[in-house]
Amino acid sequence: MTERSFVMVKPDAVARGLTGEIIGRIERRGLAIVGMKKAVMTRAAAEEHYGEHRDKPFFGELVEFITSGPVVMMAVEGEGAIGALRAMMGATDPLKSAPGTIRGDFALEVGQNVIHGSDGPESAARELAIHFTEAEMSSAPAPV
Ligand code: DAT
Ligand code: MG
Repeated sequence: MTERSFVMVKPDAVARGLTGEIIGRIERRGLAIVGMKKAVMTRAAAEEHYGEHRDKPFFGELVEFITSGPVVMMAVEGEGAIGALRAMMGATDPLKSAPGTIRGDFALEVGQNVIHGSDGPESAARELAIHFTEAEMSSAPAPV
């Protein structure tokens, strides 16, 4: 089934110059980037994005981190895209991520784990709606 996921290169990875490496892996897998932008996320968007973690002890530092610098946000489409991307990302804790995964190759700390990807179809729809308009995700040419 064709799915769409929300993927984000986090501030640590953007600062380390890993954006191209991560985008390259996504493209080489055969997934299509149907929307993309680089921006510093607003605090409001960050708190909404990570709303499910609002009561966790790490919520404050998570919001601080994700708004600490530019991120690269993508709408990524393809067959089984959500699960494929989660597998490519590796486990949340990079020390438990298998080598060959993005986190397993590029991260060591859970608080700075390089990449975000939606964990299911409902989160994907919710997260895409926070960060993109429908028009920003269109692969059709812009209307004249
Ligand atoms: P994932 O990003 O793999 O979907 P998650 O949704 O459980 O993981 O958590 C969101 C982010 O919050 C995660 O990428 C990094 C941070 N995080 C999770 N658990 C943490 C912890 N125990 N300490 C610090 N940060 C944590
Ligand atoms: Mg998550």
